[in-house]
Amino acid sequence: MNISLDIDAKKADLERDGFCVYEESIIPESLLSKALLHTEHIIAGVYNTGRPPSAINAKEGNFTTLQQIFNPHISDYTLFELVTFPKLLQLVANILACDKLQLIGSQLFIKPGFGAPEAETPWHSEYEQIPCFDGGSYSIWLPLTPVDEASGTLWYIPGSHKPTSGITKPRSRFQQEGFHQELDYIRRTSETEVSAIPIHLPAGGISLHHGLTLHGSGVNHASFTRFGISIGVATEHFRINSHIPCGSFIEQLKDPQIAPVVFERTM
Ligand SMILES: O=C(O)CCC(=O)C(=O)O
Repeated sequence: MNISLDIDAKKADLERDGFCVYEESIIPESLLSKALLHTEHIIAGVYNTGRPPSAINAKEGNFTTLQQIFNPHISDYTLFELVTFPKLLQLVANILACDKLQLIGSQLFIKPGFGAPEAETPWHSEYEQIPCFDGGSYSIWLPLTPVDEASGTLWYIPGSHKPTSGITKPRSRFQQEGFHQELDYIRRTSETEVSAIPIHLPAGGISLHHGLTLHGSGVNHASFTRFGISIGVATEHFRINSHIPCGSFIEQLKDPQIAPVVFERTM
């Protein structure tokens, strides 16, 4: 397909649904496998930059629960190379039609396989978790292993980014009984019909979502651990609502290792 037509289609999907999916892998296989290996290094406490991640709840040999590593790109040069891969940023900047991208955080989601029941990601949106964010930020989701329904992929609720969608917000992660149970609750209580779309991607493909889009992921039934990294980016239109407390996020945005400017369009 003509690349500019393809970009236009992704832009339209993002505007209408609150997310779009780029099904081709844009990360070289050598970088993907190195990133997987270096994720294991971080779990083992080996940080080649000398700086630990912002937070970590991952343990070697944990095959039962979802594990998360916050800002792994500050701890490891390979993870930094992955989240700042030029072809990836160029693609995202083209879809968002923006001139600048600043990294605002990254998060690894490691989901053990064989049906581990405590490895779901509850339904949420980024702005619900960081309520002071007020537009101009997006998340890139990049699986490091192939994903589909069986392997615990990410699901989206199309249209949920629109304030007037009539779609019920999910309850807090502590109130949610399970991924599918919460989806049933959202469906039962919404003023409109709610669909939910599982994303199919090869390792190194991406989805891109708006800060208000509802998303989450279920159990991984595959015989391998599913690795995905979420990369938060802010465009030049990024806004913070100064009336809402922002906690440590403001400090984080001032840290040049956590939040560097990673793309600037040259004329
Ligand atoms: O990988 C997952 O299960 C969750 C990812 C996520 O919440 C995100 O990319 O914002």
